[in-house]
Amino acid sequence: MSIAGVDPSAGAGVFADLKTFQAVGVYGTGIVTALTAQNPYKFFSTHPISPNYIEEQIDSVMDSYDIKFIKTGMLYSPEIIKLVSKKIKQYDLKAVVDPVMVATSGGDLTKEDIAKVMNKYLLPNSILTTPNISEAEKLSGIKISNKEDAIEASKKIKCDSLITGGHLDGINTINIDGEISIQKQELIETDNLHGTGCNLSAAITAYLAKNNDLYNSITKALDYVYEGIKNGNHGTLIAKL
Ligand code: PXL
Repeated sequence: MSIAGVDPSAGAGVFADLKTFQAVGVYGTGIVTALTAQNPYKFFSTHPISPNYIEEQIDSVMDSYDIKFIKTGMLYSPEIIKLVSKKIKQYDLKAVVDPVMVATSGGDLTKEDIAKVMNKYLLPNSILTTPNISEAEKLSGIKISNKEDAIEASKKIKCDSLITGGHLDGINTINIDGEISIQKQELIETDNLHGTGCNLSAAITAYLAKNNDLYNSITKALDYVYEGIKNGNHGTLIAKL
């Protein structure tokens, strides 16, 4: 299940997540936290959904599907973050949190500074978070300029993490139970990066649902997104299973 915003251009958000779930061979469901008006280059506006109605969507899907893994994307407000944390506990869900705050195109995906609220309510109840460098700085309070900083930041983050290296020479920092591994990827020259974070966390979640362990789910998802960026078609690939 994806709990995220709708990007009508479908490179990011719930629509992209569902395409990635499909590519990895997993049936996906999608809970909408907010509608947005945007395309890959320009963000126009946000129309949030009320927490009560988000809860109703979650309950109605859970009523007939036995869901174990979820990913979260745009959660927009402290109220929505608290609601999602409550539902994770209520349904005993394993959650991968993409702590999105700002869209690649520069649009605000959150009402206010939500790092504190995520640290307090969401991350302690989640199995993984996938911040980029600037999100990891906000979650950890550590300025990240190199690999050592990223490792330090990962130790401060309130659950296992993959700090993505698109803005750090392709150095991805994985911290699972305090064990660090570095996955370096070649950087690709492109302006077609809209939604890569969404597709990455969705692919990790889908690989988990297919019984891969956390580490293998992360490395397979990194390969999936890399191929998508290289070919300009993330979300439309058929993933390696
Ligand atoms: O990639 C972050 C993100 C998440 N969710 C929605 C988005 C974006 C980026 O544009 O639009 C709905």
